[in-house]
Amino acid sequence: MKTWKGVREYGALKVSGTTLIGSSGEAVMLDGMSSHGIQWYSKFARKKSIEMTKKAGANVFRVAMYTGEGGYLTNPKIAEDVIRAVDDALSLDMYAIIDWHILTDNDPLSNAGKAEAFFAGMSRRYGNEPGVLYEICNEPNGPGVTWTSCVKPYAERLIPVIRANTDAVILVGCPNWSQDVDIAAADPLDFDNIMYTLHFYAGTHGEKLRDKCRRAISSGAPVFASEWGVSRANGTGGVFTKESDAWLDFLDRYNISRCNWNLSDKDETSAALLPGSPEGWGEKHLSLSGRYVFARMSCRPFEIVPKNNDSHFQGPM
Ligand code: IDC
Repeated sequence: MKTWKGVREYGALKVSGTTLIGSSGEAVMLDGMSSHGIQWYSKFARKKSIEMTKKAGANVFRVAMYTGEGGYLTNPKIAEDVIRAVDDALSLDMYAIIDWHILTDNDPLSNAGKAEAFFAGMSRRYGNEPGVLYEICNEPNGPGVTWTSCVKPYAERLIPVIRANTDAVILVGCPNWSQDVDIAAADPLDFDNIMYTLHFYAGTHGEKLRDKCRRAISSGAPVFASEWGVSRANGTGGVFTKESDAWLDFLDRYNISRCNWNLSDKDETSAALLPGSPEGWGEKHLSLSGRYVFARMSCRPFEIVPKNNDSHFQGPM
């Protein structure tokens, strides 16, 4: 079991080759949770809840700020919730990812101006803060939303806006719901300290997607799995623990950092908490997904064991 390390020990992160390194040059593993959409589940993006993820081994918290579906585009005040969650994670010595969570607004270019203003503000606020990473577009998707015509030009607009304030690591989504890392890798961005995001759901994606990732890495592209789930890609079904084992072993082999979807109590199998869980949740509130995910955290401080009645739980213990 590895030792838990947060911002105080790792310091400001850099990308070296295909890996994240800390300020002393050591390889870094960020392993943690993503919030659900904070327009719905902000309760679990509050301090007590984030602190529980730390107690269970997480050293990073991803703040998923949806742009659509009642998120930032129609309710820009939600940025205040992002700031509060980021401040809370930082105060716990954890890294925080600010995620511009595009989804139904398929093409990141369609709201690029708003994204520029948002990230200008966030990077100005956190410019001297070693614990913040910027994820500029969750999942570009839809017909015609290609790397060359949409995502790369968007990244080329956004990255300089953030770079005006900080050299922090920037995570760039890839077309096809952040699966086409190989396509991005074949036509890479010309900036330092950027990584391409790979998203996978163990009940839907397998060896074919891992092959795309291998191709990206072998051509020198750094990859960050900023969203993965034990369910199917629609957030339900499973939980697929054996398939998740194969994925996490793969990520471990390449030292790929990751955030699990999702820290909420929604009645869906990808949610780590049981419906009705409080903000200050504990082990007894973990769903099958949550039990599995926290049991597999890279540096968990305690063992989570399956309960007797978890007959279909196939955790790694
Ligand atoms: C899902 C949520 C679900 C919600 C839906 C639409 O789990 O409760 O109704 O979004 O907002 C993604 C997305 C992520 C999805 C997740 C599971 O980034 O927002 O969350 N998923 O479907 N990409 C692949 C899967």
